[in-house]
Amino acid sequence: MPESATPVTFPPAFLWGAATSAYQIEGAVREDGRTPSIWDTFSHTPGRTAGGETGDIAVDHYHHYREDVALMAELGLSAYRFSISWSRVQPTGRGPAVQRGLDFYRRLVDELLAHGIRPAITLYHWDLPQELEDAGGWPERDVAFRFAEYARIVGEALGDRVEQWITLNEPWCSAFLGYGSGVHAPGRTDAAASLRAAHHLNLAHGLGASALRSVMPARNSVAVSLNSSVVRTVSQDPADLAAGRKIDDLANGVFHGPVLHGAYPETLLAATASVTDWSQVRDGDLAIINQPLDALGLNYYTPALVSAADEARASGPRADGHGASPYSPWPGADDVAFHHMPGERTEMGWSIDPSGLHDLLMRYSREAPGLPLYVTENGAAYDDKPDPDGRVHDPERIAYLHGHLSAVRRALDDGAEVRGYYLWSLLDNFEWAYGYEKRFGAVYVDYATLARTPKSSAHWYGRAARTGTLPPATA
Ligand code: PNW
Repeated sequence: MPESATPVTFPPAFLWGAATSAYQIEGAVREDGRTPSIWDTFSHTPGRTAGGETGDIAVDHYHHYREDVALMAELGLSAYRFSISWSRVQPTGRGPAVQRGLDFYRRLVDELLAHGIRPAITLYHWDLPQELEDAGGWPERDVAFRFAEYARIVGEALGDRVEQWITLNEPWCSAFLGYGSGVHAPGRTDAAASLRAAHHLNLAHGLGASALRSVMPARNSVAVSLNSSVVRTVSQDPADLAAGRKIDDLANGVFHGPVLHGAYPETLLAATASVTDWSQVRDGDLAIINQPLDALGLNYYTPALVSAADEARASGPRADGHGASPYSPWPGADDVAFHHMPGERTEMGWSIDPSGLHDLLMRYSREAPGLPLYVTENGAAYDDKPDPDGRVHDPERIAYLHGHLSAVRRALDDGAEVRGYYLWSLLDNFEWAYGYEKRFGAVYVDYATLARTPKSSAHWYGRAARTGTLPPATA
């Protein structure tokens, strides 16, 4: 059936957004009182990022934000998700706010509102103030309380004008790539510490959500964005199903267990007993973490395919898409193998499977009935290059977006309360350990001149946003 036969149309109130994060786009790392975060330290440490690249300049959004907001407005986007650099607001991670740092975000929010674009703020997108890491980082309980203080400061400053709040972005990456496999900042490789970090991130979410609510109008929405994985198994063999259960607990249950249900899964506690005694969980913590949420953010790129460990693991390269560390980001799961899926992949090596996004949305409709869901990130990296005429054609990204937005539409049809979609990312940017080589943007950035050029996918997505209907993937 030709795809044009059935127009894929979304509800009028559906939010069509794009997402970014502070360290990946802002640059201006030493301006207006900002101090280093763990990502400044990490990216300036030889051997940690591709080509030694850093976010020192990134796409200089700090100075180009007006142009970037104008671009979003021209495209017709209705929402923009960005994150706040903690060390711009609290350079030591503690104490009073630096107003010059907050002023940047006040200007940005004003600019968005003036263009009719709804801001969504992520408080923490991985850039912990270095001083807090020096005091032990996320494996230390105190950091959760520091986060609550920071949340209160930002909530007080912007809560009157920003309705959508996200405490943490992908705490899985912070805990397990940051402290387990070490491919993300701060680059530590300590399985027990990674599980302490996970709990303290959960606690930070709970304390931060309370702090936000105590200073903001009740109409505002507080959420967390999880990179929940869709975990598939190579067979229905009991050993493979057990492997799938383990990875599902370590990817998803470790966060949604306490956040949505007030408890860590028993199977997670059992599977990680040789790594940690879970004494990091103190009386009362689970009640703090298990706050009623106003919405849940889900970031989706690709599913995981696992089996019980076999020769595939011994001989093959890592297939979990999490970089080239000899240390695993999956504590207690040495008996699990990750497999590549057949079919097409993006430039990240991540398989393209829109059905995973549908399944993820349906799964969380069951985990949290009635809770509004947002796709807070979805997108693809491709090796985009301008044509001689200066235009950038990225039909693969259009196909990716068409496939995944169609999957969102199917989830809506199946009863999921999906309220919006944020494309990752608005702009090409600093892709963490991969540096600038992986381009996720709908807008191309020439890193030599910082000139911005909307790719054909940006025009395609803008048309979808303006009309509420997906243009054909071939547009
Ligand atoms: C997410 N993994 O990161 C982040 O929220 C973004 O900042 C990032 O640019 C985007 O996805 C694309 O990578 C991830 O190893 C980083 O599975 C790594 C993984 C997943 C997500």
